[in-house]
Amino acid sequence: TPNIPNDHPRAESLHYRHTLVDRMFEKVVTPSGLCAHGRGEAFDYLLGEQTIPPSEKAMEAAVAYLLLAKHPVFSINGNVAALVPESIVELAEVLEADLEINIFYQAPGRIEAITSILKKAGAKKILGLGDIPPTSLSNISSNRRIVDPRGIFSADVVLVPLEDGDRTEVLIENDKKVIAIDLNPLSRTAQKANITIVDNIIRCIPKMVKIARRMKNLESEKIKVIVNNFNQKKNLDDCLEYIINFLQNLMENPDSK
Ligand code: PTJ
Repeated sequence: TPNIPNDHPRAESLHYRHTLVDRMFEKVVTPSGLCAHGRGEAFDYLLGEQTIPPSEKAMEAAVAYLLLAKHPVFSINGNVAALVPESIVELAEVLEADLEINIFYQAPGRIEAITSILKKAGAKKILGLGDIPPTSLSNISSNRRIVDPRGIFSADVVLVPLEDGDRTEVLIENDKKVIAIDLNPLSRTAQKANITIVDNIIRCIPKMVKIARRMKNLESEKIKVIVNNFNQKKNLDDCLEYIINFLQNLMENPDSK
């Protein structure tokens, strides 16, 4: 890993970029994961690389859904395991959710590499390891159809950070509520999910941990109100509106960049 000077204006972004490259050589991240991250970073510029108010609202709704769920499951791919191993494990613990490794690009050694990083981050229970015969979700041909019968297959709410569109659609067809985290509000996943959080997972998961700790002790009636007040279409429109205003402001005040 090259030495990144702390005063480099893009130090944090470079740090995560090199983390992903390192994890790719360890097989945690698939080579396409680097392209996916680059696409995400481009969209992050349009938000000013910060968590925007509608996304904070979507996080609260997502936590509310997960708190009310009978069987919440987080789908873990290579990028998630590389970027936020500790906080995703912590979030699962606070929300009593299961972690299931579910990767698109299967390659020898990847499941083991992701398992090892999650265990190091404190995960006690990990599903999707192929230790019992897997089940298939219907209507999908990719590798992601193969799920753990104890996990995604029997879940009612599934958190899918950084997903592809096909999978989100299929989970919804299989009667699951899907919460997506995606920096691109126009992606098929973002458009199809029940709740979309338009934010960088690097900022989002630690924030969700705080929100979950705060909301965990609320009465279920109050949590239901948060769920009922959330409007996915309006929230996505609010994200687009934020981006439009942000860019407009940059045009009018170029020094605020
Ligand atoms: O580990 P695997 O084999 O399961 O593969 C994982 C990737 C991410 C390669 C796979 O799921 C994939 O190809 O995903 P896509 O279709 O490229 O979609 C990834 C989406 O995540 C894109 O819409 C990106 O904008 C978004 N994204 C990328 N990095 C981040 C992000 N969203 C939030 N935070 C990020 N850091």
